[in-house]
Order: sequence, then C-alpha cells, then structure tokens
Amino acid sequence: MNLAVVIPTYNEKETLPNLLEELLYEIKKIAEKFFIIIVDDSSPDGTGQIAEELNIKYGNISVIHRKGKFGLGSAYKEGFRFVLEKYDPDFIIQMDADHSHDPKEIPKMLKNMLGYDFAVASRHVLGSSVVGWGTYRKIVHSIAGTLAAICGGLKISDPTSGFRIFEKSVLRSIDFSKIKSDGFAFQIEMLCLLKKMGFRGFEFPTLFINRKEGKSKMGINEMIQFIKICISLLMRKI
Ligand SMILES: Nc1nc2c(ncn2[C@@H]2O[C@H](COP(=O)(O)OP(=O)(O)OP(=O)(O)O)[C@@H](O)[C@H]2O)c(=O)[nH]1
Ligand SMILES: [Mg+2]
Repeated sequence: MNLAVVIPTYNEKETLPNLLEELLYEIKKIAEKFFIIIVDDSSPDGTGQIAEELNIKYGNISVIHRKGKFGLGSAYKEGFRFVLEKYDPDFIIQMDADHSHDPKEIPKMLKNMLGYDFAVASRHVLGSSVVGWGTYRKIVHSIAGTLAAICGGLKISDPTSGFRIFEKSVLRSIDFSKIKSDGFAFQIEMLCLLKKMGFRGFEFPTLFINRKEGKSKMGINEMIQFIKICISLLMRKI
C-alpha cells in the first residue's frame, strides 16, 4: 500500500518535528511507499525551513513553500493536486501539524476502509475523547459542528474534523475549483461535495489532544467565513 499525508502548516515549528517523527514511525510499519507533503505559507517562525531540514533527516518529505498566508483550504487544494500529479498513492491522509491528531490511528482507520471512500476521525462518536478543551471551546465546537451539519445536510457528527483519509479515486474525481472556501470552511464544503457525489464515508472514534504548543489559527475571520459558507449551504447556493 502506498500512502500520502498532506499537512498544512503555519507557524508550527514547536510541533512539526515530533509529529513527523511519530508519523513516519507509524506509516513505515504499514506502507510500501509513503510521501509526506508539507504545505507551508511562509511561516514567519521558519516552519518551512524546519520541514526542509526534516526532509534531509528522514527523506520522503516534499515541502511546498507558498508566498503568503493563503489559508488552510487553499493549502489542502494545492497539496492534494500536487500529490495526485506527482505520486500515485492508494490513500491520501490529511491532518493538522499541531499533534492534535494521533498518527497511531492511521493504521486503525485504514483497516476499516473496505467498502468506504473516505474516513473522518470523529470527536463525537462512541469511544472518542477530547483532552485539554475548556467549556468555551467545547461549546463553540459543538455549535459550529451542529450548524455545519444542519446547513450542509450532513450525517457526520464531527464535520469540522481535520483528520481524514481518502481513497485516491475520490480525490481524483473532485474538481477542487468547485470548492469556494480557502479557509477552515473548506472542511465543510469538501464533505458536502463528497455527499453530492455519492461517496460513502465512516467516522472513526478519535483521541483528540488539544495542542500543547504553538497557537491556534482559528480566528474571527475564519469564523465569519465559516458562517457565510453555512448560510450559502442553507440557501443551496453551493
Ligand atoms: N498552509 C497553511 N496552513 C494553515 C493555515 N491556517 C492554519 N493552518 C494549519 O492548519 C492546521 C489547523 O490549524 P489549527 O490552528 O491547529 O486549527 P484548530 O485545530 O482549529 O485550532 P486549535 O485546536 O487551537 O489548534 C494546522 O496544521 C495549521 O498550521 C494557513 O493559512 N495556511
Ligand atoms: Mg489544531
């Protein structure tokens, strides 16, 4: 099995080295060939350079250096296009760089992919847990997830989760120019498109650990864009 992992980064110098060490350890156990793609938006803290150094240390890491901060969704679009054009992985994994997503769950999710087109690591199904979130974060997250699910008509309990696996033909059949969001709302639009195209997904119970280092990039602008996308979905404009 050949695997590719796409990781968008913006100021993640504290977390990326440990994440990559653990990720490589896990995927080397199951993959014949593997490719890691870091999409860095000129992180002022030098994450892009650190990613290059990690490639010298481990190999198999491609770093896409972009000229500005163009957003999480735009980073995924570019990373997915790159990986499909350059490599031919059987599965493509997306995850955050902040080590909130546990690489040990990748083999477990892959084992369940038979008969499915994609998988979403969920913080809301039986067996999942979230470590390190306060009440405010839990409430905001629940409201955002519920709103997105209602507006998009999604049956997924955690539509904002950024830890997902796609079978390669799924990503090959997607016209990414149809996804308007360049920010965090990309996650929702992507699920809506998958649903529209009739792809089948499942949710996997995840252990989500809040970032211990670095800062969240989810700001007020992202929230506004998220609400706009939800309204467009509700009005069937997407
Ligand atoms: N390339 C790129 N990556 C981004 C951008 N915004 C966020 N990211 C990355 O996207 C991932 C998710 O961002 P986070 O800040 O962890 O967002 P979050 O998980 O909602 O927030 P926390 O739970 O507080 O960490 C991380 O790997 C970020 O570095 C961006 O504009 N460009
Ligand atoms: Mg995060």
